[in-house]
This record gives sequence, C-alpha cells and structure tokens, in this order.
Amino acid sequence: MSGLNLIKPILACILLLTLSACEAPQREARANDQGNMAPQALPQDVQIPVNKVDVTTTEYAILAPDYLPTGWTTFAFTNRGGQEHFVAMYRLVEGKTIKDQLREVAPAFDPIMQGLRSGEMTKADIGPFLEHNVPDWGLQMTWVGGAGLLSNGHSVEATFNIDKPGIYLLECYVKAPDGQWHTLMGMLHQIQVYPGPTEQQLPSATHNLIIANSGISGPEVVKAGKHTFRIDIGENPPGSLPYDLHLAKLEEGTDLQQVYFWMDWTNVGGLRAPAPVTFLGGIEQMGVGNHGYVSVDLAPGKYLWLSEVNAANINLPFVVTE
Ligand SMILES: [Cu+2]
Repeated sequence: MSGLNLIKPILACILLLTLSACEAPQREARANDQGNMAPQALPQDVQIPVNKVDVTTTEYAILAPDYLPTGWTTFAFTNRGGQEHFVAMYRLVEGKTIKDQLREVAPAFDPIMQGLRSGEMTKADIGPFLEHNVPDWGLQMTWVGGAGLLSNGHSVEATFNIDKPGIYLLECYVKAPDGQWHTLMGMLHQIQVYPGPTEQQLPSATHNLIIANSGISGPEVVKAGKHTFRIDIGENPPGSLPYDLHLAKLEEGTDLQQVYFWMDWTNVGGLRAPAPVTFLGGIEQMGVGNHGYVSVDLAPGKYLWLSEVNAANINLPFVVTE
C-alpha cells in the first residue's frame, strides 16, 4: 500500500506539513493557561453544555452543540441515519471558519473521486492535486478526536480532550452509495470552543489499547458487558495522518480483506456506504501522545479493532465471552 493510500479527505496534505497537525500533546493543559488564544465573544443566551454532549447523525447532518468548553469531552453519539457515519473533530487555523472550509477546501475532494471513478486519476495524483487546489491553511488543521464509525441504529460514547479554544469542525466523510461525500451533502458542523474548567474527571478504563506502527496491543479476550477502552496513540504513521480506531462486529463469513479495502477512502468503493461489517464506534484521529476512551456494551462474539490508516496492518481481533 502506498503512502498516499493513507491520506484522507480534507487533511490529505498533512503529508506536506511534517505533522504540524500533531503538535506536542498538552493533555492536561487548560485553555485559560494560554493567553494568546483569547476566546471569541459568546452570545448572551447560549446554554453551555459541559463535558458530555449528545451528537446525532442523520442523512445528511451532524446534530451537535454550536459551543463547547475546552477539556475532556464525551460525545454520546447515536446514528439515526440509514448509512454508516462518524464524527471527526479538528481545529481550523485561527481566523478560518466553516464557510472558508466549504468554499476553499471541501470542494477539492469532489473532482478527486470523479477522477478516480473515471480512471482519469490514480492514487498517485491525489497529493499533487490537493497541493495545487487547497490553500495551505486548509492543510494545517489539528485533529483532536471525535467518535468513530457507527452503523445505523447504534450508540456509543467516545471521550477525548479538546485542548485549545478555537473554531472546530465536525465532519463525516463517508461516501453515500452513489459515491458522493457526506461532507459535501451537509455533514460538516462548526463548534466554537471557549476556555473550560480546569478540574475534570476522566473515565476509568477497563482495558487499554496502544496503537503503534507495528500494530495494536490490547486484550484479545474480554467478558461480555459494558467496557471502557482507553486508546493511546503511541506513534504517528510515517509521513501521514495520525491514527484513529474503530470497532467492528465480525460475523461468520466476514471477508477481512474486503473490510480492510473498505477502510481506505482512496479506493473507489472505500468508505462508501453500505459497509461490509457493523461498526460499533471508536475514536477519531489524534496525534501521538494523546489518548481517548470508547465506552461500549459488548455481546459475546468476534470483534475487530481497526484503523482507517493501513487497516490491513493496524488491527486487533478479539473475542467477547459469556
Ligand atoms: Cu456520514
């Protein structure tokens, strides 16, 4: 698999940026320690949700708060659509908003998929195309997490740290069955983040997972029931985006090669609904040194953790017993 297989919509050219999007983690740093990040004024009548918020996806929208404090945040994520969705969260370069993203960045991904479908482009063309068609700021956002792939009718809790105030976007770039990006169909949502409380409680994990370039380490057998998995990003993939991690339920006859193929958006059928497996959630991209939590109720059966980045190697099968 070429390095370009690993790049992703909207942020693909982080390849070019020596991972400025993965700056040194400031896990417990609070926004109000950072005097140069003055929050923008909030409307007077805004009700401020704290810590745990409901996030719902439909076709094609992300229903989520417009304002959030910095700090550890749980997305109680429910997918009420008919297709798979996720909710990745990233901070834009200062001064940019969703309007800029929709005008100058997101549209560049449409001709890429058209070109790949028609055969007029190859994967090798994606990087140079983005370099010429997306402004520098559009390649310099910072992923902070969010909730991973979720099949319709399911719910999950994903917890991660929003480390700085700023303008953030939530995005789902799964493709509809006709190959159109969910992003461009309405699944991009702006959140203004302001300085939050300095004292917070973290979830207590029942299991730990660590993602490295050699693979994922974690439990291979767990008991049925509710679990909170702590997911640590131990390394960044070479020359590419940070890792994410998704949980899939395997059935008799699930073709793993088909699943790995589906995780790669640069494949014409990649990330295109419907998925070949049921997804139960996960944590979206974060740079090395960060961690997040996924809380999920597991029935007995076979499961698979896997990353969108290099899924054929970055995965961990496990079994849930009675
Ligand atoms: Cu979606």
